[in-house]
Amino acid sequence: MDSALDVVRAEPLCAETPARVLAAPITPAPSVYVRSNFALTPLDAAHRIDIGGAVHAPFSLAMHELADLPQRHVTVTMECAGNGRLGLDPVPSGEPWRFGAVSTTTWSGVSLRTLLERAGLAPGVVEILGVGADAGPRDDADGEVRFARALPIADAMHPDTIVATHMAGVPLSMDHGAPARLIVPGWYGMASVKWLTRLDAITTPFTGYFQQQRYVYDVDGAIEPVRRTRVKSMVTSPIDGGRCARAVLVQGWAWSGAGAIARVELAVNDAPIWIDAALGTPASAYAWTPFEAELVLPDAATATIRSRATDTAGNTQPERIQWNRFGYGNNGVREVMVTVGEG
Ligand SMILES: Nc1nc2c(c(=O)[nH]1)N[C@H]1C(S)=C(S)[C@@H](COP(=O)(O)O)O[C@H]1N2
Ligand SMILES: [Mo]
Repeated sequence: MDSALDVVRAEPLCAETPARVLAAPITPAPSVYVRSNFALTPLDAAHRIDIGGAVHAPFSLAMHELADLPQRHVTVTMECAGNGRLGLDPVPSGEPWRFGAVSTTTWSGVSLRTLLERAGLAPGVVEILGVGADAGPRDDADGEVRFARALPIADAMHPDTIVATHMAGVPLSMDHGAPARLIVPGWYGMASVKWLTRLDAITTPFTGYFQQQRYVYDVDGAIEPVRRTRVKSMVTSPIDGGRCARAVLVQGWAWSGAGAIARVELAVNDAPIWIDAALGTPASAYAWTPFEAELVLPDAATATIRSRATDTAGNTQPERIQWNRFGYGNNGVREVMVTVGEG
């Protein structure tokens, strides 16, 4: 039997959505990719989230209280910043993700804003720090490092940034952050802190490990935190390494954290001829946009198909990204290779 995930590392679990499953508009729940930095014992039913820092009325929230607040549902394409790392040359250190650390599913919970308004933000708050229950040693840090990541206040206050308790209509699994996690639409996955244990309003930008040492673009020592998802596209049919007829309907997905998808172009082999694909309707403003085009491949044994997306903010996928030390944000144009002819 095919397994629901392609495991990259077993403990803590890091696993990709298999290529054949990436064609689905909504990723089946068992195949939603998983990225965990540290092992963690499951949190119990008595788990609470403490909301504090620079607020007027700090409070501690029980999980059943979340269920009583107005519920919000967001369908989101979430991608790990390390997705496509193996496509870089030389391959940077880090989890060896191919192209499946991206999935689309529906998350449900309470707007983070609702909780922050209840606490009452003090003047001068610049970021909201989400703190996970997971921690562990790292080679390049002293002592225990806890998973924590800060979000600019404007993004934290957006009504679609939620403290999620459900994925695909059922309570979160352990791997996806039970009992509650952040979901930040439009941002690479690291912003969506799992196993949420604290939310702190802070008045100076956070400089913790996962803000300044990891999930950063490090180009020759210049550090820039990884933020919104870069514009990207992926051909899902024909499948990479598969076989297809010369006349083929090419289909795939395009997404961007900077806006909607404005255009997807396809090219065959190395020909500098780009053909516009037709765009379909995404499941939500935060979900990937379908594209398709009928191509006739050259009369040869194999062909490559490349896709290039442009978003409404005017960003286009580059041929190649500027290499960065940890290999994040690889949205360079990718090619899939196919064997041509009915086998
Ligand atoms: N507490 C905690 N939150 C976390 C992580 C983590 O290791 N610990 N990994 C982050 C990263 S890098 C990604 S890509 C997403 C993955 O979420 P998923 O495992 O539900 O797909 O969770 C983010 N939230
Ligand atoms: Mo990630």
